[in-house]
Amino acid sequence: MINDKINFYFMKKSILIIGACGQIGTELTLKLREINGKNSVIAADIREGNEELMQSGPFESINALDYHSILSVIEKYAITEVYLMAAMLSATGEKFPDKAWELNMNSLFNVLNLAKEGKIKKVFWPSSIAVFGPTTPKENTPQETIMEPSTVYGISKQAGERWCEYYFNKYGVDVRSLRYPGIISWKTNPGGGTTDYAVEIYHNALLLGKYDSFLNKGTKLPMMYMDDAIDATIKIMDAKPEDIKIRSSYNLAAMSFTPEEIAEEIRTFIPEFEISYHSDFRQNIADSWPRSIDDSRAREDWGWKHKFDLKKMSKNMLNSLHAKYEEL
Ligand code: AKB
Repeated sequence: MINDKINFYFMKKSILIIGACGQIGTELTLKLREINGKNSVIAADIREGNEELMQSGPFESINALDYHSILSVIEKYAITEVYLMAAMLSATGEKFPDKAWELNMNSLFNVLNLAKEGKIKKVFWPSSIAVFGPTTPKENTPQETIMEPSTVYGISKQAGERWCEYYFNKYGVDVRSLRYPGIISWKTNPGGGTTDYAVEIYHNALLLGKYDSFLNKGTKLPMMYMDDAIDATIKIMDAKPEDIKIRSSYNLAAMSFTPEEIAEEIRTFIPEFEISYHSDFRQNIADSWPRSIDDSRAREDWGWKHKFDLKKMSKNMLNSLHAKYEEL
């Protein structure tokens, strides 16, 4: 028994990523495999991912709602850390509120309980700027402030944050979390978010030279390039436990912009690019969220620093997407 425990604590890091085929999961898996070796990082999802991900290392089919299938993969690979990236995002969540609540909450309970039972040592769980709502201060939103989210997704993330802190305080579960802003990337498309326009716009700029935005002019939202999001995620997981002073979730920021500002930046590369505006139900969601975020606690506690601003990100996005479309 004692020997089992000693082995467990000195065991080599072995990582399971649930939701590995999604927008963030794909790039997180690839990066963690680069750092830790492909056989130490197990990708899991309900469906298979893109070719690059599927060929980069082991894959297991897992439903995040099925505790026993997660447990059997944990036992099969002697997993020590779980990154739970499966979730239903804000826009899809409004169409399927019951399913969003079920997926977002029960998958978290499965993983938190596995940690509580001592089956894994560390958990990463993403929260979001969606935890904030219409009554939250909009500019430079502080870490601790009024939180009255108006979407099912936001409510589930806020409840999840409370549960993470509870499991840490009550059971000593080493759970770490970030409130992601909108994440912009070119390898895998986002699915069902309100900030997805900021990815679509680059694809349409290259393919069509124009974009019809589902968010209005003036809708400023906090955003981040994927490379920074992956960096932050790995950094908070590598930080010493005593440096993680917030066990609900950390505010995280890089840049904020409006649809017209991103269009202006794209025009420096594609001068004929045009943008039009026809907002839909996602406008209400965007209007309920902060315009900018104060992430000084993440910077002070575990040394978070972003690298990409709108200019650098746009150059990278357009070059990478251009090369990807050339290959097809
Ligand atoms: C969404 O738009 O739902 C997500 C998020 C901000 O969490 N990208």
